[in-house]
Amino acid sequence: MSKEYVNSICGMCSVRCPIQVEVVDGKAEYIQGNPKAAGIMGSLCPRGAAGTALTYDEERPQHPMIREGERGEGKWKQVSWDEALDHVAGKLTAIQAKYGKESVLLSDRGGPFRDFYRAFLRGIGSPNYNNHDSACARNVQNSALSVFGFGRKGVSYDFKNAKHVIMQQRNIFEAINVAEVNNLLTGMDKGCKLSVIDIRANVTATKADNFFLIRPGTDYGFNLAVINVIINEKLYDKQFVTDWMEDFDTLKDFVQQYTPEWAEKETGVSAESLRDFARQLGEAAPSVIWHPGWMTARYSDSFYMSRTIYIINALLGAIGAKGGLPFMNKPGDVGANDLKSFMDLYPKPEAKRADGIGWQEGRKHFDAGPGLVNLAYEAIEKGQPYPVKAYIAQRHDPLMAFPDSADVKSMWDNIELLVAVTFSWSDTAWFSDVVLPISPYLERDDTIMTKNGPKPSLLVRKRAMEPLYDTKAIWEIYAGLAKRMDLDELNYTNIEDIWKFQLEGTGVSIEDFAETGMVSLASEPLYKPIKTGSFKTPSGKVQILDAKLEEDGQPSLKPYVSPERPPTGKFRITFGRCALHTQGHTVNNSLLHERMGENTLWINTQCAKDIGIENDEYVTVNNNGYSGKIRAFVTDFIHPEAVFMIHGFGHTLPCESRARNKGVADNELMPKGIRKYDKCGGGIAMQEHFISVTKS
Ligand SMILES: Nc1nc2c(c(=O)[nH]1)N[C@H]1C(S)=C(S)[C@@H](COP(=O)(O)OP(=O)(O)OC[C@H]3O[C@@H](n4cnc5c(=O)[nH]c(N)nc54)[C@H](O)[C@@H]3O)O[C@H]1N2
Ligand SMILES: Nc1nc2c(c(=O)[nH]1)N[C@H]1C(S)=C(S)[C@@H](COP(=O)(O)OP(=O)(O)OC[C@H]3O[C@@H](n4cnc5c(=O)[nH]c(N)nc54)[C@H](O)[C@@H]3O)O[C@H]1N2
Ligand code: SF4
Ligand SMILES: [Mo]
Repeated sequence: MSKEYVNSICGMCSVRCPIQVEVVDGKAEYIQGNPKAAGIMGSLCPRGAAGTALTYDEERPQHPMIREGERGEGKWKQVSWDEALDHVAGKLTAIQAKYGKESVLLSDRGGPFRDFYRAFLRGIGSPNYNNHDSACARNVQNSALSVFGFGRKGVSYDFKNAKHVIMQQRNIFEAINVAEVNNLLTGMDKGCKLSVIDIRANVTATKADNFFLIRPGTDYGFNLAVINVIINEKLYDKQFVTDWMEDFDTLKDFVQQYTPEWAEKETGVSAESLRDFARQLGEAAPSVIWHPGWMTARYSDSFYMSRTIYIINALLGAIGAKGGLPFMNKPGDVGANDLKSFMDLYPKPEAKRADGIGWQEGRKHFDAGPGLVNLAYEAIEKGQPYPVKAYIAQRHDPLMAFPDSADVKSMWDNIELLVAVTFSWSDTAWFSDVVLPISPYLERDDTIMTKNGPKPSLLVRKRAMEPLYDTKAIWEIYAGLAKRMDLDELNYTNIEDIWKFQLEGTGVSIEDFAETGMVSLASEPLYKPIKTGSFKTPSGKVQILDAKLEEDGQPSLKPYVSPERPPTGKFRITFGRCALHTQGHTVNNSLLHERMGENTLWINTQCAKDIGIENDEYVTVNNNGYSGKIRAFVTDFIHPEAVFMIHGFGHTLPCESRARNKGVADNELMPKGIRKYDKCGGGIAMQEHFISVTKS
């Protein structure tokens, strides 16, 4: 028996924790967190531990496939990689020749492994790169830009040293980032307080010092009242405000109407407890972290909710503070060189973006990077500003990640080539024309990634075992396409040469990763002091008034609008994550399925009684023609206006025997929801739908 340990990077969610894989006779048998990684200390979340079940899953795509029947019919021709790549490269070339280079769209799930295939997209001359984020954190990103001039990752969270952490619409103990969870628990051991503002008592709430059960969709109002108290009771950091904040008086005037008594009527949280809460924040300042939220594609004012959170953090002096939100360090900040980029090999394509970001009226204030993919779909549908005819969904399942799959499909009618690059089946892969199956992360090498943070580092994912099926690494697929489309610069045949290219000029070699899988670029964590240039706004300060936003016709300080109450007999649909699954792509994982095979519907006890529903009984949820059966979880600990379910269930694909017909797909209960996006933050407003619940 041979046994070895391979250091790698988890691929079960987008957090990418460093891991150590135990490999016995060439087979990955057991995974634990990398014991050498700060914040991880050997620990993993349940999904990370279930990575072996993904690898050994026979129900994942095992070889390249080209569609034979109608889209979504499930008739496939198994082909060789040569045939598949010839087919895709040939079609891309023909489509570009007919409709222009910009007629190709690629969307992905973001993250640190994009450089190589984004270089491919640039190389073939298309500006149309998008990611998933209008269904996730775009509102947070754009609000950080609006207040600080840098994006949401321009600050980190110093949980270990915090004195008060606030989680609003953010369920840190179930929507997991292992290092963050460990760091927060360490901070709480040292006396850090935790406050949770949520529409239900999630696991994080069960560990909180303060829990505010808020009326769904009223968070912006709550936060305006907190600002009111912080300012009127002078709980803010005077020095910070004097030195680093613009337009303080305008903010002060604006929030006068939003008193705690006013907020009580809107949010259901008593004026007294809101005041007490604000005073607790004043006491803990500046070592406060009010998390700006993550999955904030929920309401038309989620952008403003995140914006007020950033403003509160600034008022408390927490930006740049120890125990608060320190400025993020990149390699350059600690005197090191970052990885060399493949994207720099090609000029930025000249054509304007199909989603209109950065140039169309009303869309100039948005962050251009990954744009807004929902608007790219609109371009496909209308053929405006130009035809988009080829679409590569790279690690992206838009048919589950966006509301109303039938509507999204209809937006794609004009697409002549739809390619899914994926390691598991998904609604999108099933609907596509070509499936290019990736080797799951235990079976593949990836490009080296940079991890910014107090101590920036480089990490590498190395395969722990050979692929079981006819699947490839991501770089191999795009190198194969590059070869066929005359992009010689990307025509690599082994990963070692790719690593060598990336590491050029860093002073690091691939051998340096041998022992731990990581290379730290600094010996000590660096707290960058706040200084001129810290904020990237025109004034160099935290800005309350955002000229760019206003030029696009949107207010900087938007008057609060009370969210609609559900019509009689209906509930606002709300959703979120659980510790046992990642989005929609683990519900067919045998180990995780065994632990949680279906989702449940959280419903308030009194409401359940009114409809005659018992705990654990199956009920029917319905909206606009889509209906499904789901088990009721009857509880006092959810707001009566809302029902809640875990996202990612309700699969229907015949190739997924475990997940099929189990639970309900929240996304199908939001008719034409993709068309309802936030003109300020760019996020989809997914929780502005009401559904009915009846006895089955
Ligand atoms: N209604 C509703 N919609 C939602 C949400 C919700 O709660 N409710 N959540 C939203 C959120 S927060 C997000 S982030 C999105 C997530 O939705 P997506 O961005 O689509 O992400 P995933 O479901 O994680 O992965 C998409 C596909 O990529 C494949 N995949 C995973 N890892 C890899 C990899 O390393 N390489 C390749 N090539 N493929 C991979 C998976 O098999 C899966 O089929 O959905 C959003 N949409
Ligand atoms: N285990 C696990 N961890 C994950 C993921 C996963 O799929 N599984 N996905 C990762 C990704 S892509 C993301 S984006 C993050 C998401 O991380 P989070 O945003 O923290 O996760 P969610 O569960 O979507 O939502 C957080 C909370 O918002 C609450 N909520 C809903 N509506 C309202 C409201 O109107 N007001 C308030 N105050 N609260 C409300 C929900 O009840 C839920 O408890 O998690 C990441 N981590
Ligand atoms: S949080 Fe869990 S699933 Fe995500 S990368 Fe870390 S161990 Fe893997
Ligand atoms: Mo997300």
